[in-house]
Amino acid sequence: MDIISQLADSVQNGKIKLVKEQVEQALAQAISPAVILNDGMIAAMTVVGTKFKNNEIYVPEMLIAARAMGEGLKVLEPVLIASGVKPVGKAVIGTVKGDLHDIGKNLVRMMMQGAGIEMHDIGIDTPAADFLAKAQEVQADFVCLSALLTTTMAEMEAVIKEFQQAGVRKDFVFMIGGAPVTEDFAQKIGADFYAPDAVHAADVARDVLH
Ligand code: B1M
Repeated sequence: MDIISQLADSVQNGKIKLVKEQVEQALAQAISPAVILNDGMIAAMTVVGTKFKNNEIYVPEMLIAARAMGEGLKVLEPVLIASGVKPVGKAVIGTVKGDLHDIGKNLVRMMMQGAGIEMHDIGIDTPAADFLAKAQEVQADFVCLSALLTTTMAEMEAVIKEFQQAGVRKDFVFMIGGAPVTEDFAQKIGADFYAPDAVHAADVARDVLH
């Protein structure tokens, strides 16, 4: 098996140590960082996403694979930047004000990162103004909002209103999700997309950007 196939296999199986070593080996073999990213890691996360959708694997396995991808990316990132490989898009992600849940949000961040998107995670309990400031600072394509409580869902609308009031709502694509969130709710508050889970969130981002 060539090194890229080995790397893809290690990402899928969440073998963090092997992933880091194999990224280094691939670089030592002068394989382009874009090939390592696209054919090794992103391809592996696409397989992971498909298996999750087909109920062949569950959240823990997906989380383990996403973590391995994240660690591999840390090795690859400086080389990617130096070689001028651009991310396919940028996103700001956070859990809304009043809400401390971040496991699902982190998974969404990792799966979107796995789709080649530069992710800016602004954490939990995030006020609307912070989403606006970060989205403008990094010139994000997406603003991604997570909420796990019925009491904090309303904050999602407050974030969208913050962008409306600043006159920049149309400059960003809003995606929302979290256990109590629904498609109907997304439409009601004027979000662009709802994703039920991290795999769908990455799919939405890929569809919008390609
Ligand atoms: Co909390 N909690 N919690 N909690 N907690 C829930 C959410 C709850 C359903 C439990 C219950 O009562 N059955 C309930 C909410 C009830 C409601 O509002 N309807 C609840 C409550 C009430 C509370 C407190 C109020 C409890 C208290 O103090 N009395 C309190 C609130 C604190 C606060 O936020 N202000 C609280 C606190 C906590 C802990 C801190 C202890 C801990 C969070 C730790 C952490 O996140 N670091 C916690 C946990 C762990 C849970 C449960 C058990 C698990 C949540 C989780 O991580 N799921 C949860 C019950 C449950 O869901 N079974 C519960 C796994 C994760 C992978 O799934 O987060 O749904 P999830 O993310 C999914 C999708 O939702 C989606 O993709 C993810 C991955 O596929 N998704 C997105 C999420 N964000 C997305 C964004 C997108 C797209 C998709 O686009 C941008």
